[in-house]
Amino acid sequence: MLSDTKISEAILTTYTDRFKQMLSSDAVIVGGGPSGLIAAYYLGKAGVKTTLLDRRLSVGGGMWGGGMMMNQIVVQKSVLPILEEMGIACKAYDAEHYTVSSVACISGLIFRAAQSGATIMNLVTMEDAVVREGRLEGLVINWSTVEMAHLMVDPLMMDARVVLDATGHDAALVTKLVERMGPVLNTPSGGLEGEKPMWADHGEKQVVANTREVYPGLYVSGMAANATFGGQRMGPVFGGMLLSGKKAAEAMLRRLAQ
Ligand code: 48F
Repeated sequence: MLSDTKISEAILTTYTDRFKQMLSSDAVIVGGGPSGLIAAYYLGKAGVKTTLLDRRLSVGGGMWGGGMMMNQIVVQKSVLPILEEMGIACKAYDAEHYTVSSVACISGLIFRAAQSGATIMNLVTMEDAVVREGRLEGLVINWSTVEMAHLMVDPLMMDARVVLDATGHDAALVTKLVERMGPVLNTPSGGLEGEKPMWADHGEKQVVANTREVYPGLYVSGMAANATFGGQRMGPVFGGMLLSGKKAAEAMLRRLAQ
């Protein structure tokens, strides 16, 4: 017979066990949009102790709604091998442009990331950075509901050997770091260069080129990379996001191996 109390106990025990494990992660990804999820998938698959945090209830970031709420997205030919690896079907529109259901694509990325061994923590917000001797060493975190309700509740802290800011247009972690430390980034100004206007073809290439370490221990991917290093917007074309997440995971894996 099912026990109401056992159900509560099982949830409490398994969640707090995972939470305790996550407090010391090798890799932490802040933001569960397409670039963060792909990074989590490749890090988890490589056997790295990986945690992905997202402030929202539904992980997935800005992919669900396609373009202007029409739930289709476009990807370019170069990312077909990644989609195939994820088991996500797409359709040729012409020789370069392929269409994918945004719902099928993002739910596929979430499923693959979760299955890779990475721990996904939704409803958890990155509130601040932990910096020691010129290096990002961890994060300050809180329940998203605390943030949303503006409650005066102190956060908790977690360690990470490497961290990825995959928070999209806000580049929330990079922004917080600059707010705390001043112009310490390895960008031309030392601060955020800011996102430039829409130009899909350029933005897609820049988002991959801009995916790299921006401060010791801190990497950027996806729109956070273009906001940090000054790349164009690109709208509902997502190949660059997938390639950026993969490149971020590869760079973080190299650092963890050192
Ligand atoms: O914005 P988002 O989807 O990031 P992305 O991987 O992809 C960008 C595209 O969706 C789109 C685009 C493509 O052409 O332009 O915008 O760069 O997902 C970012 C995720 O980060 C979470 C947020 O809830 C979202 O799911 N996030 C943002 N700030 C925080 C956070 C925070 N402080 N703590 C935890 N999660």
